[in-house]
Amino acid sequence: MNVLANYPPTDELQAIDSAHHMHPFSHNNALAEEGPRVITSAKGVWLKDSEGHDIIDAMAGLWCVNIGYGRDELADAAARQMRELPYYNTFFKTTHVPALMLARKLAELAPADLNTVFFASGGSEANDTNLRMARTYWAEKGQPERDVIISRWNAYHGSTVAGASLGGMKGMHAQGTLPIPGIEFIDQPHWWAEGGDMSPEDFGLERAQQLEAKIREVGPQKVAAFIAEPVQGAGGVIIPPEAYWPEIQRICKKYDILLIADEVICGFGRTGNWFGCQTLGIEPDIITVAKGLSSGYVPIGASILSDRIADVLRAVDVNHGYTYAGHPVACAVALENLRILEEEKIIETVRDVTAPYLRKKWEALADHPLVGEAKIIGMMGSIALMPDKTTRASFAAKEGTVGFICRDRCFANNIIMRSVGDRMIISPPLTITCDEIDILIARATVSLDEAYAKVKADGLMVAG
Ligand code: PXG
Repeated sequence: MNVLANYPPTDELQAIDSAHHMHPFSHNNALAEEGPRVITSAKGVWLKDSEGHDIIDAMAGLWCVNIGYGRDELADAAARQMRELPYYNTFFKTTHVPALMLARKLAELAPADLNTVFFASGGSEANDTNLRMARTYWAEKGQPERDVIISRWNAYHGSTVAGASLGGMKGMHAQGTLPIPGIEFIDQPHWWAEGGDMSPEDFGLERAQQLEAKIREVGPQKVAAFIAEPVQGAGGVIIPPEAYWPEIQRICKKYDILLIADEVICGFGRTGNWFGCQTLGIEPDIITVAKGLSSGYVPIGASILSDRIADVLRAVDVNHGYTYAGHPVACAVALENLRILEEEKIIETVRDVTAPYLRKKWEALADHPLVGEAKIIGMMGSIALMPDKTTRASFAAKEGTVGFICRDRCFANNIIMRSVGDRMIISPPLTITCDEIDILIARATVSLDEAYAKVKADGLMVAG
C-alpha cells in the first residue's frame, strides 16, 4: 500500500517525525516537544495543514515558490519527462534535450554575456562550483596565488562546507570548524542596525570601501572574487543604500576582482526584474541561481558564467560535477516554470501592479508601535521590531526573543512570516493578488498587535 495515500492522524505523524526525522536549522528536542505543523497540500499562496487550517504563505516556502503552489503544468512536465527519460548524465560525451534547452533559455534570460550554464541541484552546490571555478579561472590565467574570496558577515550562501564558509553566519561557522581557508569577510551594508549616526548613503559608501581596504590588506594579487547577494535574504532582507553597489562595482573593476552575484533568492522576479542585479545595477561575472528557477517544485541550481570565465574554463578539463547536475526532470520542470513566468507576465505584474500595492501597505506598518522601519523591494520585505523607533535602539532582551514572540503569533494567526533576530521578513509567491495582499497585511497586523501586547506584558519594551 502507498504509505502516503492514507496517513495517520496528526499526533501519530508528529511522533514518527520526532523519532526519525532530524530537521535543518532547528533544535530538534524542543521541536519534538512542541510538535511540528504537518503541511499536507497547497494551492496558489495557500498552505493546508493536517488539521485543516488554511495558512497564507508569506515566505513562498523558503523564498522559492515564485509561481505559487499547485500548477498542474509543472507536474505534467515532470511526469512526461520521467516517462521519456527519467535520468541521464551529461558527463561522458552525452547530453540531453532538457539540459541543453534550459541552458540556452538561461543564457537568453540572464543579463549581458552570462551565457554558459553549469548545473547543480541547489544554491549551495552551485556556490561550491563558483568557488572552484573562480580559483581555477585565475590558476589557468597564470595567477594561481589569486585564491582568496571576499564575502560579508551575515551573508548566506548555503550549507555545504564551501557554501557555509562563503556565508557569514557565525553560528554556522561554529559547527564543523569553518570557514575553510581563503575566505575573508567585510561588514554588511545594514544601515538600520549598524549605521550609527551616519546617513544611509555615507554608510553605504563606507561599507563598500571596506572591500577596497580588504583587497589592499590581503594583497590585490591574491584576491580571486567578491561574492554577495544583491539583497541579503536570510540575513534579514537587508536592502543596501543606493550608493553601495556602484562603489562595489567600481572597486571590483579597479582591481580586476571577479564579482559573483548570488541570485538564489533575488533571481526570477523576486525584486521586480528577472534578476536582482538588474534591479540593483550590478554587472557580475558569475551568478548563482536556484529556488525560483523551478519555483521550488524540484531541486535545481546553476552557476551562470560570463564569456570571460567560460572561455578560459572551456579550454581545460573540468574536474567537477554532480550526479544530478542538469537532471532531465528538474530541467523540464524549470523550463515549464520559466515559460509560465514569461507567458503570464508574472514579473511585469509584480513590477507594475502587486509590488507597488504591497509596498504601500507594508511601509505603513512602520507606524505600528512595535515597528521601527518597514522596507521592501519587489516581493521581499522586512520590518524591524524595536522598543524605541526614534533611536533605532535594539531590545535589552536577548536578540530574537521578540522576533520569536511575533513569529509565534503569526503562526497562530495562520500566516507564515519568518523572524531573523528581531526582524520579521516576507517573500510571498510572486502570483499573490491584491486581495491576498490585503489578507497578508491584516494577519500581519493582528500578529503584531498580539506580539506588542505580550512584549509589553512581559516587560520587554526596553531598549538595551
Ligand atoms: N544562496 C542564497 C542567497 C540562499 O538564500 C543558498 C545560497 C543555498 O541554496 P540551497 O538550495 O542549497 O539551500 C540560499 C538558500 C533562511 C534560509 O533561513 C535561506 C536559505 C536556505 C535555508 C534557510 O532564510 N537560502
